[in-house]
Amino acid sequence: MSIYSEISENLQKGKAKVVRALVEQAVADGCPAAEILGEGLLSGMNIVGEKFKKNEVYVPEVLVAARAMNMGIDVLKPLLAEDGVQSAGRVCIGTVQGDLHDIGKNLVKMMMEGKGLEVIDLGVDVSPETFVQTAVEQDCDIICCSALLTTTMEVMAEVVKKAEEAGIRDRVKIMVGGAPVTDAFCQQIGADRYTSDAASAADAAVELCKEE
Ligand code: B1M
Repeated sequence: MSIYSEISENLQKGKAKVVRALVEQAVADGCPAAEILGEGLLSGMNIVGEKFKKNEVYVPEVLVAARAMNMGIDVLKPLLAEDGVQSAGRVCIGTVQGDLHDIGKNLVKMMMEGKGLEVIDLGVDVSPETFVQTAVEQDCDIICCSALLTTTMEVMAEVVKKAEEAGIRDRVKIMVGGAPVTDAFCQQIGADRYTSDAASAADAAVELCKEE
């Protein structure tokens, strides 16, 4: 079995320390950082993402796999910067104002990082102004809003409005998601993309960044 397959398989099992040791070994063996990332870590995370979409694995498995991926990425981060690997795009993400649910938002963040996106995590209870200000200051391609409450999903409409008022709507996409959110709601408030799960959100974000 190649070292990349070993990294992928151990990542899928959530064996974080093994993944880190394998990544260190691959680096020591002279494997290019971008290849370790793509063929080892991301390949494993993509399989987990697909299984999660089909309900073949659940939140705990995704969280441990994501932790393993993050430990591997930590080893590679300085090398990736040296290798000049281009980021797939930059997004800011948060759970909207009044809402403290962050498990889904954290999964979306992890999946996006797994796809090579730079993710600025604004946390929970994020005001529309903070989303928009961050997008301007950090030159984000996408604003990602998560909401779990029917009472807080309305804040997403305010994010769209504030982005329009700030004059950034033509260059910053807005993605929405969370259990009560639907595609119809996304269209109604004038956001750009709704996705129902974290893996699809990451795929959609990469697509949107490529479109720009
Ligand atoms: Co709360 N809660 N909760 N809660 N909570 C729900 C959401 C609820 C449905 C439970 C219920 O009544 N059946 C209900 C909402 C009802 C409604 O509005 N329709 C509810 C309520 C009412 C409340 C409180 C008001 C309870 C109270 O205090 N009376 C309160 C509100 C606090 C607040 O936010 N201001 C509250 C509090 C809490 C806890 C703090 C205890 C805890 C949150 C802990 C935390 O997040 N750190 C909690 C939890 C855990 C839940 C349930 C049980 C689980 C939510 C969860 O994490 N799911 C939930 C019931 C349920 O869903 N079964 C419930 C797992 C997570 C992976 O899924 O977040 O949907 P989810 O994310 C998915 C997708 O939605 C999607 O990807 C993820 C993975 O595939 N996704 C995106 C999410 N964001 C996305 C963004 C995207 C794209 C996809 O693009 C940007």
